[in-house]
Amino acid sequence: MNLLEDLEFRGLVNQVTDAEGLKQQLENGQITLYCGFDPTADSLHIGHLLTVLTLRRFQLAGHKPLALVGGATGLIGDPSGKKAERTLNTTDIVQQWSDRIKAQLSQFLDFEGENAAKTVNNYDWIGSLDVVSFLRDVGKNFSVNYMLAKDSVESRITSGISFTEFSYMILQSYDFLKLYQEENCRLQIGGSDQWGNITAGLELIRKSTEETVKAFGFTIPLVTKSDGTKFGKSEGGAIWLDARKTSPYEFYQFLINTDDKDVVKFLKYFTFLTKEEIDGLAVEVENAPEKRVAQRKLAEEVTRLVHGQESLEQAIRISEALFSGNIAELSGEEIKQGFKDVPSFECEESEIALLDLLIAANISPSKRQGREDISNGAIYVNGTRETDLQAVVGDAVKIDGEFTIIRRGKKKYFMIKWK
Ligand code: 383
Repeated sequence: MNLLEDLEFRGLVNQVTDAEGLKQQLENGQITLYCGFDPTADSLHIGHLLTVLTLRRFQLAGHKPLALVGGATGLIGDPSGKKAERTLNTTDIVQQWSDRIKAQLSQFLDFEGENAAKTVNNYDWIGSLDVVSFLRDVGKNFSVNYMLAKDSVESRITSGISFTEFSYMILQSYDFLKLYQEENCRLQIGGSDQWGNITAGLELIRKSTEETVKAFGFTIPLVTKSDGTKFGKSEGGAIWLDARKTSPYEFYQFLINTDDKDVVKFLKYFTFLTKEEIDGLAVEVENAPEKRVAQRKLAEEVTRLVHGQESLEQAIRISEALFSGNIAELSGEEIKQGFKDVPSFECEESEIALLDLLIAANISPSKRQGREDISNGAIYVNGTRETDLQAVVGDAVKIDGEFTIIRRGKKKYFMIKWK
């Protein structure tokens, strides 16, 4: 399979400006392509991952990817796909976030070899652009009528859009022109929300250059789920690529919980498994969905890609321990990840009677119930059943001296934090 066939197989082709022309261009040899990412947060999220991985697919096929960080455009705010005007972030914040995003992007691309990737920041050319040059040299190529007809603007006419956000597409277009001229960049890729901005850029290239050499636009689909809910959100909010914001365990869990109806699609989108491997997993989903082999593979592949082998192994260990109840073998760090969302109680004492703890930490609703819970065998300390009413919880059950996990019944976990 060549690159385009592979992208087709994966369902990654949404719209292409000139499919036949692009095919030829790609067959003629190495091209340079780019995709932009605005620093609108301190981390990329799983929604960005699909485009980053698509850049990587182009690179693996021998092409040269440019990952653009929108140090300038991030100061403006892309109206594409946004229902309302954004609030501006300070230049300091955008600068900090740019550095973070750049580092994250770098993790997925190869910076060596003859098709070495490169990161660029559009602040480097937009930041110094003066207003007269901007209006004369760039703005003159855009008709307001053309701009008004773009989805990103049209959809905001009634609710309102500032001149700032209205102008956004001109900046992104200018980037494409710059990269076309200076890096010989022939292709811009992005999510389907970027179609308007990408085609505006092609318009600008067409108007500003005499050459007949062609440039192309390519969009990948928005990730959708079969149940209609938004992809990439958990109860805790977005699924971030930064381990400090979404732990590798949470990331792994998010993926392993993928619906049977979505898992094959996501394997195609987010992994580099071959068609044969994915077809094999699709058969597993058909024949033995309860084994969740495909989900496990998806979670493994993508967690490894984003967080590395070691964090993947930790995530698996935490998941297994939580499933079997054998949590005593986890490290303090793993406990922290695995039990981030369970109720916790800070114990002032260095040891405490189990029965008192059940009441103090609100694990059992009353002393009577607490006694019953213990005698009935419903209480587990670090995964071990405790039926002794006189039991004391202290040093012997402190994981890394910091935590003890109490379980009541099958699934209700509580974390005790020791002072
Ligand atoms: C800025 C300058 C350029 C080219 C692109 C940009 C950014 C672009 C944008 N992209 C989104 C973002 O930054 O706003 N105007 O969050 C997202 N992308 C990619 C993909 C996606 C888009 O970074 O669909 C999801 O991830 O295109 O929403 O010269």
